[in-house]
Amino acid sequence: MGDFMTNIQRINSQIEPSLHDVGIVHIGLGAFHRAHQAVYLEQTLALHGGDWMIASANIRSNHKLVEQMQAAGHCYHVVEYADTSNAHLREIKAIKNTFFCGSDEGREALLSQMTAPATKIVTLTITEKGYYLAPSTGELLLDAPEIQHDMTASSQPKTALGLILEALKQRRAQGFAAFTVLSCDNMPHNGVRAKGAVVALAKAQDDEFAQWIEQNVAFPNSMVDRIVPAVSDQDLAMIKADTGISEATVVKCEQFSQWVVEDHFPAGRPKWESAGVQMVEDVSSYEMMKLRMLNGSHSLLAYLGTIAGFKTVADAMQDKDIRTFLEHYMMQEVAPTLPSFKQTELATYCQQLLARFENDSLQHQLKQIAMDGSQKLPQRWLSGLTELQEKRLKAPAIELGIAGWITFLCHAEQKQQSINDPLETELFALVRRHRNDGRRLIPALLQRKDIFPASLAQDQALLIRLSSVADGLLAGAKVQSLMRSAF
Ligand code: NAI
Ligand code: CS2
Repeated sequence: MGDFMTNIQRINSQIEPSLHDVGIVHIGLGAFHRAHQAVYLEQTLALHGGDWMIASANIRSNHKLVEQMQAAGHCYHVVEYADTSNAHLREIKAIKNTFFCGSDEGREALLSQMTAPATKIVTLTITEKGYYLAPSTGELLLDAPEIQHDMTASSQPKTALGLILEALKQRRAQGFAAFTVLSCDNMPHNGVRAKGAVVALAKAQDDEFAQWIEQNVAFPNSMVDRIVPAVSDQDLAMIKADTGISEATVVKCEQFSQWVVEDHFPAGRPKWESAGVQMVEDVSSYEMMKLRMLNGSHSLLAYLGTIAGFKTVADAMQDKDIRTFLEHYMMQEVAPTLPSFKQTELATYCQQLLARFENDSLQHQLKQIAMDGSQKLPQRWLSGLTELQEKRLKAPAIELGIAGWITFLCHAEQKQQSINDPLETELFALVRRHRNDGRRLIPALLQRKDIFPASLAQDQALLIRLSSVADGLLAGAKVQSLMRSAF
């Protein structure tokens, strides 16, 4: 630890003190962070002033964006599209510093920022796979190479979990209070899962430290919602034409934004509520509604819309069968799993979501939503499906979705097109082994306990239905006719 501390102290002495006084360190400098958390802080600062700022980092990819942000002096624009003719421009200056941690120097600079006394909160948008958790159970993937590395070389961490752990260790050693860890990723109980991952990694190194984290570090849950598609070259041209803005760091999103956060910040937090953030005791009902209604619909569009030949969310929404299918999914297959909401509230939310999906200025690519399916489907479809199974309620939309995902895998494997999923290699191997034989492929896939709850894999009637629908899709059956005949 001696050398490491000297390094940290050396770097601390080189960074201007003001750069250290940011308050918030963010890991996962991507589109969503810049259009959501940074916008809320900008609005909070505009209303209340104060010295809360953000230092944002990427630890494994997106180095180019860090360089672009640094070249732009960390100032960028967010273009909010209510619809094609209505673009609202926001200038954001809430990000004060950025890091790329692909090198030892970069990693130590970020660690020094995370150990600075002024750092009170670490926020995360590192995607569902960035937590290295089994999607169905939330257990830490101890065999993952990156986790293996961080278990042995804990002072040169490569994962967000390892960075959090090392920074907490340094803070404790220097007598600084712990920061609060706030996940802003689309996971159920994202704070609980983030805590479970960090504590499991700590346990692999030092039981006493793991207990200290359990007792001293807050990991509140939060529900985050704003549709923020990746920006394409076409988007840059559209934004320039609509707003005159021509910058590599611009972000495009819808006008809608929501952030519901459990108010548990022992080291303090910005007055986010002044910018409309909902600070609550318990976020679980909000997150379940959003993950199943919005994200579950998005994933249905991603796989079935792609098979039907559509490229964007808005394009697919023009198809009446698809729109009706989503409405059925939300009201007949999700609503029964959300008992804390009235049917009328869910009906209103459903119509709002359909309208949001129809916003064609977003050009939200189905292939982007289709990414990381193995990490997304458990919380978007499968947990709800097991609840419907227990209530003996049918779920033809979710079943068609699962068959659609499996067909999507088969099509991608045949075309040797990446599905951008951490389990791609294993999933493609399964597809190759049971090519176009739904009766074998389906049981083999549902045996994946890291993705599918055991109750689904044991449901023979479900396996038969899924095989029949998947065979139909693989044989070229029209998606819309399967949707119409589903109910
Ligand atoms: P993005 O692709 O722009 O950024 C993803 C970020 O995650 C990048 O900075 C990348 O470096 C980082 N990352 C990826 N794998 C990682 C890993 N294994 N460890 C550490 N960092 C890793 O994507 P975007 O749009 O910023 O979304 C990021 C996350 O934000 C999503 O996965 C989701 O959980 C959440 N989110 C996104 C929304 C959106 O509409 N884009 C809306 C609501 C939530
Ligand atoms: C999308 C989400 O890419 C995806 O998986 O479903 O990023 C979606 O845009 C957000 O959760 C909306 O809040």
